[in-house]
Amino acid sequence: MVAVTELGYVGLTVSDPDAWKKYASECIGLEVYDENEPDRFYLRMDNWHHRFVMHTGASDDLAYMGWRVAGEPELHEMEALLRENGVEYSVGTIEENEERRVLGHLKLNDPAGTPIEIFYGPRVDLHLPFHPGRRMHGRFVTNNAGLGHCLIASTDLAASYEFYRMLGLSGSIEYHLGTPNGVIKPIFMHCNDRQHSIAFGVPSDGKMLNHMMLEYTHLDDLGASHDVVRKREIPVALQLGKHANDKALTFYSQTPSGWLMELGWGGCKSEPQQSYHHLDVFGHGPEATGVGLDVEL
Ligand code: MBD
Ligand code: FE
Repeated sequence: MVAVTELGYVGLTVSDPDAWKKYASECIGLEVYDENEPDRFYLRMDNWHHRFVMHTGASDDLAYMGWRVAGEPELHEMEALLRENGVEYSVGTIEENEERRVLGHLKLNDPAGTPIEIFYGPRVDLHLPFHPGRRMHGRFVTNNAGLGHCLIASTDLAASYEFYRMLGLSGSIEYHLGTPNGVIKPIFMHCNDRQHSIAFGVPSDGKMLNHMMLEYTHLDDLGASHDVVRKREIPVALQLGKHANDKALTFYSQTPSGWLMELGWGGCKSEPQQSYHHLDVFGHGPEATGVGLDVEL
């Protein structure tokens, strides 16, 4: 069975590109990469041409998620699978493939209306080694684990679960969590070593994107980011803590777009069997409320 292999890239729409350039480089360590296109710039985190396309626009939300398959035959298999399941899609044109720096891709929507692209053959620029936006002790965890994870909105948990299962992801409910409005049961799914590449089931405030998670190879880089975020008094939704599911040490703070960035270190590999939790290992104490993650972890 064909399956996606990683969350390869994301497109984000941002209303304040200058704030984002500063934030991405100084608070996170990402490389700002500009090809002088008037409506967008890129963020790099490894040797790929880009991992983020930052489109100028009003929505301050996710524009699309790019899910990778191995190659052209797998993209054709994915097309057949989408047709079998009655999912509408379009095939990227030569111009659209060039725009994304991929050899081929399909465009479709998930059941909540979130734009999805399935692609193969990203442009990898080995002549342009990753140049972090600030001093770093290590690097970002990517390789076969993809760029990180997204927690996105779902309007129908069962429909979202079936859709991402169709794309080849596995997972389950991994928490029963208290919120001001009752217990929620979010679902976490993986397609490679990263414990989860996507999650859904946290109430949405209207945006498709609740948070993105990026992972450092070195604890000291997480600490440095935490220092910068604290020094700039950026709202922190959940303080440093260790998740019960992926075991990552993380904290959540607000991006210039309003949705949250979860920066982390030390995540464990995905497991074939499922389990669920009520609370995290330690920490993740709530701080800033009303910024999208009022949960008891
Ligand atoms: C996560 O990455 C996360 O965002 C939440 C809410 C719970 C466990 C792992
Ligand atoms: Fe997360």
